[in-house]
Amino acid sequence: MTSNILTTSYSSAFSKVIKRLLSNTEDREYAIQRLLTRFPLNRKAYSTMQNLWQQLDNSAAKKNLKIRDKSIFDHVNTITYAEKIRQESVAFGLNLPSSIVEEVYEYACKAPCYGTGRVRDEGEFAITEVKDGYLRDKYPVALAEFNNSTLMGCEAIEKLVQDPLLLQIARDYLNYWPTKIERYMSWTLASKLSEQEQKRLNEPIVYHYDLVPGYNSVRIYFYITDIDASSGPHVMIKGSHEKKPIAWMLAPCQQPDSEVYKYYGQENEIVIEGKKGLGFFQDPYCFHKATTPVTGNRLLLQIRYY
Ligand SMILES: O=C(O)CCC(=O)C(=O)O
Ligand SMILES: [Fe+2]
Repeated sequence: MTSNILTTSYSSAFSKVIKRLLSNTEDREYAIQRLLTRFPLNRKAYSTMQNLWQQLDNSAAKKNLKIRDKSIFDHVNTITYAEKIRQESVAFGLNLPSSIVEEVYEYACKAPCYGTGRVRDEGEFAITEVKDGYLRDKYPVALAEFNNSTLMGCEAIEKLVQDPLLLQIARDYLNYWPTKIERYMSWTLASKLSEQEQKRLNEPIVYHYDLVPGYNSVRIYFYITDIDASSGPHVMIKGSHEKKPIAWMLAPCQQPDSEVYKYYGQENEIVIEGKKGLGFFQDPYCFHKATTPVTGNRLLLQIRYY
């Protein structure tokens, strides 16, 4: 990115923030939240406050959660697991049984998803309608997403949302019982599009950290297709949720690879390859990105805790 482009994106991000701060209450609250949560100390302060609040009434804290009696995962020590995320932004070892992988995959082949860019106006479609990266032979699709309410119709995903072990890890990491849970799933399509076009249609392929609709957050990712180096591995920087240059905490959230490597060192990059079912928790404030598959479409499920 040239310094000119960088200056333009900083100033447009800055003017967006100012506009939101001066606008209606909902937008203003969201703008304040996005500003505050860029700083790890503010996220921790929020966690402490939520924790105190929930200690006053523990049953109220869990009342919005449906927690199943038994986890589908083998036991892990949730305190140690959460500590690992705190140190490295990520922790592994929670893999899905193949029956759940199959059920989620089948659901994703039939359920309605939506694209980005011009194809957004076409409304929802099934992924099987996309041939060679194009919907109806016309619109390029690089990323196809499922929204929370569509995913609520998948029993296997609901089992995960209610899983006691996953909820306990989210609780131990956030230091409070999640007050909101969001399901998210995406197809990233094997693509012959130019790099520029891919970045326009699939923004997560640029290194970024997420500003999420909450004051603190953690998420679990599950690979629903096998993912090796050529099928779109998720890539991230170890420990980057806690440590960023002040300029990057202010705006924008995206950075080119070269800048990320210069600051963190490429040796701290993790390229996550794994068989379908692989699961890992991550703090979304770390630098991470998707990559474009070459060999076949990749499917990724996320459960996001706030
Ligand atoms: O698809 C991926 O690997 C990353 C997606 C991502 O960055 C996100 O959902 O925030
Ligand atoms: Fe992201």
